[in-house]
Amino acid sequence: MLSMWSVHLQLEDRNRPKEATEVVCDTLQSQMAVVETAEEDVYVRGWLTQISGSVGVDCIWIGLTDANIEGRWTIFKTNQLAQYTGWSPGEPNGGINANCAVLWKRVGYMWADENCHSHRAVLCETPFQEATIPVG
Ligand SMILES: [Ca+2]
Ligand SMILES: [Ca+2]
Repeated sequence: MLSMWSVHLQLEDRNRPKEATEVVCDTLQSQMAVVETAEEDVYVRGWLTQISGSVGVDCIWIGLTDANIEGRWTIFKTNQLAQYTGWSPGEPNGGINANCAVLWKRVGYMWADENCHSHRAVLCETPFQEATIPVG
């Protein structure tokens, strides 16, 4: 769903396990961000790199999981297989102990798999509505 034209992104930087960050996004009337194309990936990574000084977090949850079938990464909300992935070289490498995906600052916000109980920030996306001005 993520598109530079159709959403604005909200970075909630309180560190929480993934289950709790879903609630954060729900509260913001948004959902955990899903990066669906290379263009979106480049856009999000560029945006995070720009603001990384003010963000101050190393890993940011996105809405992707392989908790149901190891190695099969699906979009958390819809359970659909991810058509695009932006893993950092060597990732995912955590097997059954790492079933959630983050954007990892150390590798320019490419993706890594992480233990879902780790405390991380979360990237929420809000579907664009006509009355809303996208800010990110
Ligand atoms: Ca896994
Ligand atoms: Ca990993």
